[in-house]
Amino acid sequence: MKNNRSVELFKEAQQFIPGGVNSPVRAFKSVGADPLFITKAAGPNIWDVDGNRFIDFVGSWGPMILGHCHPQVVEEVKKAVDAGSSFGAPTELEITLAKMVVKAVPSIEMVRMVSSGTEATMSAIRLARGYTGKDKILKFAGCYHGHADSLLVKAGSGAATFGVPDSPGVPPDFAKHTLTADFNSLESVRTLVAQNNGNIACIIVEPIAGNMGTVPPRDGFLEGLRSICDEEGIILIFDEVMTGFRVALGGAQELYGVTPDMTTLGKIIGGGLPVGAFGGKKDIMSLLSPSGGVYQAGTLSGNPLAMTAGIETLKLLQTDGFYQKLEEKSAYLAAGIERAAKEAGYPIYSTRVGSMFCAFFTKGEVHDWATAAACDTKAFATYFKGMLDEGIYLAPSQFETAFVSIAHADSDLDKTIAAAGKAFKAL
Ligand code: HOZ
Repeated sequence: MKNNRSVELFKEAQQFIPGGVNSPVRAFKSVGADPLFITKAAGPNIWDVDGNRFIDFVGSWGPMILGHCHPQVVEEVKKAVDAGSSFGAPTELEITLAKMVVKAVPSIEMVRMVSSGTEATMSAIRLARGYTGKDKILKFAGCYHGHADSLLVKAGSGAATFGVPDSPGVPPDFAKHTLTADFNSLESVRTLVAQNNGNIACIIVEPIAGNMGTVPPRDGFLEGLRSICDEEGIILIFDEVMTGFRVALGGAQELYGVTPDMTTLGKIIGGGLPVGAFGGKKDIMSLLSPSGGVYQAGTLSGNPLAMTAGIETLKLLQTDGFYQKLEEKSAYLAAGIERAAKEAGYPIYSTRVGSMFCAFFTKGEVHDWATAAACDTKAFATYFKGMLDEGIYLAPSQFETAFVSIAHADSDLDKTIAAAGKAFKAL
């Protein structure tokens, strides 16, 4: 694969942008390659500056559930930009999207829009602390909730990929309020709750972990968290930045039938533009400024272009049979990759919930960070490069999720399975 122009651009970028990228995992560093610079995308494909075309399973790290450049979204965003790109004042679009979110997501009675998932989780935690008057929060090792100080403790995604799950620059005085349990272990939660009796404001969890690869919750795990929170007066926050509108219209809480007190959203809600959101019960959300005293604000919050992209995307998700079709495509692909590994005699542990899936390079099962971290990341890197050579664009880390979009055609899925077969055989 020719990538001369990407290599040149990466050299130039490194002189002006730390590490050459504006978000760490994009750098391809952990797979020992140079990142590709992208020029355009359409449907299931992206193209780089050297003219290579790829079948894309990153989907901008989750938002592009419709595939790239859906004509309806593009058309409405073009109209919106003609009417003005930012006002810093309320618009009717914000009410429209808020109503759609309240209708779709079981736990959300009121919602506040922000511009990223990080802002959503950071603000939700502030609100949970303001509501309960308690300081401590409990998260899970390998779960990633953005890069706010108190959440960069045993964090997943890029933090795990680059070996800085506890980032320098986070004062120990901040981190000491963050407790870390093991994903899928209610026992580890109960122990920490008992040790910090009456001092925990919230438990925040990715109901399907997607930032240590894809790790589904074990039966009863989410229900158990709900019971513990009810018994102890702790706010339960589902971080559905990745899973919201992805595994079902109402997210993982709809899929598993467990309703948290608060929910954070991002990615799909912005239809490819920068949007995050957090919402929950009215009595909690009403504490937010200006109706209450917990402060949170943003110049571009509720931006009209971003609201438009979100509204159109959510409309399209509600067309007949959308999630069923996506499920069928995803099941076919994940099963095909698993079969390809088996035929090549290469052991992987395959996980999938809806259109989120992961091939873990391990002989064992993966249920938490310790078992995910045991994967052979060198073999993953070789596989990643093999796939790229075959025109398949995956996230450049073992500890990320692959996303299927509705735009992936059967022929794209077959091509991907064939490429996987070749890549596994070469290991
Ligand atoms: N937090 C994203 C991965 N889980 C990375 C986003 C990006 O690099 O664009």
